[in-house]
Amino acid sequence: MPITLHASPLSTASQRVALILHELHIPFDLVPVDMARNAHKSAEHLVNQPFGQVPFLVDDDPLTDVIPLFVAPATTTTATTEGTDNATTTATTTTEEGATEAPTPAATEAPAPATDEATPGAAEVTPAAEAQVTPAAEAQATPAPAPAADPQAEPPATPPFPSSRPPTPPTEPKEPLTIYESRAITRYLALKHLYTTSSAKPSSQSGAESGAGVGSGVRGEGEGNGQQVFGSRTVVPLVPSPGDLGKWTAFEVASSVEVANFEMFAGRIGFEKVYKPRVGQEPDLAAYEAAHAQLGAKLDVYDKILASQAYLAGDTPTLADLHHLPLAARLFPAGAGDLIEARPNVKRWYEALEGRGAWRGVRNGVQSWGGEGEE
Ligand SMILES: N[C@@H](CCC(=O)N[C@@H](CS)C(=O)NCC(=O)O)C(=O)O
Repeated sequence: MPITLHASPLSTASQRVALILHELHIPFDLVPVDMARNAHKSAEHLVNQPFGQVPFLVDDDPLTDVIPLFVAPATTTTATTEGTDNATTTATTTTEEGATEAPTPAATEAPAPATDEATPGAAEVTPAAEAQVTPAAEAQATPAPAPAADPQAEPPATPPFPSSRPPTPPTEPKEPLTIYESRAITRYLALKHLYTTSSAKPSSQSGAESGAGVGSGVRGEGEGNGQQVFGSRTVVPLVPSPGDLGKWTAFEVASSVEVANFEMFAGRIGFEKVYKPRVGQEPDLAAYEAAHAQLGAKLDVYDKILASQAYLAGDTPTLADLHHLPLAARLFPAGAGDLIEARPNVKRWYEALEGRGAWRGVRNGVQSWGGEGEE
């Protein structure tokens, strides 16, 4: 299988990655790392995870082409320039489908491209500006060529987001890609999935917003915008479109909340009351109590956030929610389930995550998975 996860079956960081592999319906081989024998500190392991931790992931079929992330937003953008006789020049017009239409004649008369930036909304209008705005750009690293002399010339089309182009076939054999840090791995997987399963024409809803589609009964059938149908289950993308900066930022906030306000406290609780007893060590009860109190205060805030939205980044689940699951589930055997049970919105949120089929495939320990089961 192209994906290999080097992990320890009951480690929460390993479960975090395996959970997302299941969510996205990506089969994988597990290479168990024997932490009891300190295999995670071996020279061989450190080459791939220099901090001596699990997990790391190897993708033998990586997405290696460069994809423009920020392309024309699907709204009309008007850049105005001053200092010209007619004062106003429309720079770029974008249709609802997100395809950029030709600039107005005034814009095409501009003498030279002003920028190779790919930020159409910003529309970098130079002072000289009879508003040469590159037609919302394909984010080329190389300088843009001089425009065609013919003012009627068609500008290059801007693809809708996600890119309408399939990934360009590599010209050389791909090198396997090795990734460590569980959240970096999941983000790579979700974005790769989004790009490689998106159809040419985005629906009116985008990314994680589009919700569950209608099951077609066809395994792995592409539904566009990151959706795929496996039996009765629809895979949803778990990240918003990076082209939608507002939704992407909400997702970033939620992702940071998990790392800054949850992980360290929930991790301490699980470490003291689950991990230490498992390896024959005495828990530090003072540390446990302190973490319990601190996490309680943080989850009070979660409860307020989740009073007005179903998930941390909005109304659909994203990686930011799912990243909580392994450590949140561990609160129960650690005797701290009250932290979740006592807060109604946190409880509803947790139960929605915990009830997902993907978690059933991971909660008792990570194993190799061929893509079967879990509808
Ligand atoms: N930030 C890392 C944390 C990984 C981590 O802490 N893994 C634990 C197991 S859950 C580990 O390898 N611990 C051994 C050690 O730190 O020496 C990630 O998310 O991948």
